[in-house]
Amino acid sequence: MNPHGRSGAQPPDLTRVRAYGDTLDDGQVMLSFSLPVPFGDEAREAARQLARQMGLHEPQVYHAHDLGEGYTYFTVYAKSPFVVDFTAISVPKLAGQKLDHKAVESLWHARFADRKLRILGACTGDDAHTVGIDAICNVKGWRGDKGLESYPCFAVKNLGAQVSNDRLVAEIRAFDANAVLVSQVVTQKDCHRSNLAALVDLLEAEDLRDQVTLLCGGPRLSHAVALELGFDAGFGPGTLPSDVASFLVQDAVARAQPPQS
Ligand code: B12
Repeated sequence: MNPHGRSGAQPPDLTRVRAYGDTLDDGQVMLSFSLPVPFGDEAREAARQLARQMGLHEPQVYHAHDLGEGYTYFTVYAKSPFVVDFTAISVPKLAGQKLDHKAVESLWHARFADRKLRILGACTGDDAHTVGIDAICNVKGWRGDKGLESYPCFAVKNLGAQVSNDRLVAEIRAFDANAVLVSQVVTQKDCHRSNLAALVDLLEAEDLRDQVTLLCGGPRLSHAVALELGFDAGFGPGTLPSDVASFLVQDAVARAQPPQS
């Protein structure tokens, strides 16, 4: 039996990929949400009707939980009729390759000797979630992968939480930063997008944008979104400090290349 539940079956048609739960192309999806309605039969029916309005077929409320105070939580199974052409998908990828700690150091020293790349980290705006930026910057690192501070070729300053864009610009000048790492975890009302876009505008207005490699990261960010917002690269959930170190050192080497004649 292959993973699609059909022995000897043809491989899936990648131009028309459908969700599946049991057998290929059955369209099964699971969805969970809450409604501000009291727990009961009417709540279950409301959940079914909403699922139908989302274009889903045969919705079944597998689980409904009374959240109290007139709220209910649901898990709904349904069939999705939608397909996606997987062969037409193109996702921007980070330039360069993944290097280990030693390879980062060697590449840097071969090109820049004892100079250091000056890195400024901050969690900006009203955002107080520092665990992500600390995981990347601080020596302790994340999941056994040492942070940027552990690389002798980097000089790192982590400004911590709730740094305004104005303060960040002042710190870029004072620290003479080559790379700026911005963390955005809170995404309510898309505040991460407006805050990041405002930083790009400010750096351009201050004539600093071209002087720094500008990275952002967070659990709801991606490289594609970062590029859209005017950043040089973006890092999402599961990022390791060595992913960032690899990018930074290869980016620095690429920027230092003499212009092609
Ligand atoms: C811990 C936590 C807090 C702590 C933060 C403590 C601290 N010093 O950071 C406290 C209690 C203060 C807090 C407060 C709030 N929180 Co909170 N919090 C969390 C929680 C549980 C974990 C976040 C975390 O530490 N993750 C671990 C780190 C390592 O992961 P990470 O941030 O994704 O980072 C990784 C990558 O994304 C990436 N990365 C991140 N940043 C960067 C930057 C760069 C440059 C790069 C390269 C990579 C990178 O690398 C990291 C390592 O892989 C999450 C829920 C969750 N399970 O995620 C909610 C959560 C983030 N919080 C939330 C909310 C709403 C709040 C509050 C608004 C609650 C309130 N009403 O008061 C306040 C906001 C305070 C504020 N002004 O920001 C929501 C955000 C919802 C949203 N989409 O906006 C979440 C998702 C909870 C939820 N499900 O509702 N919170």
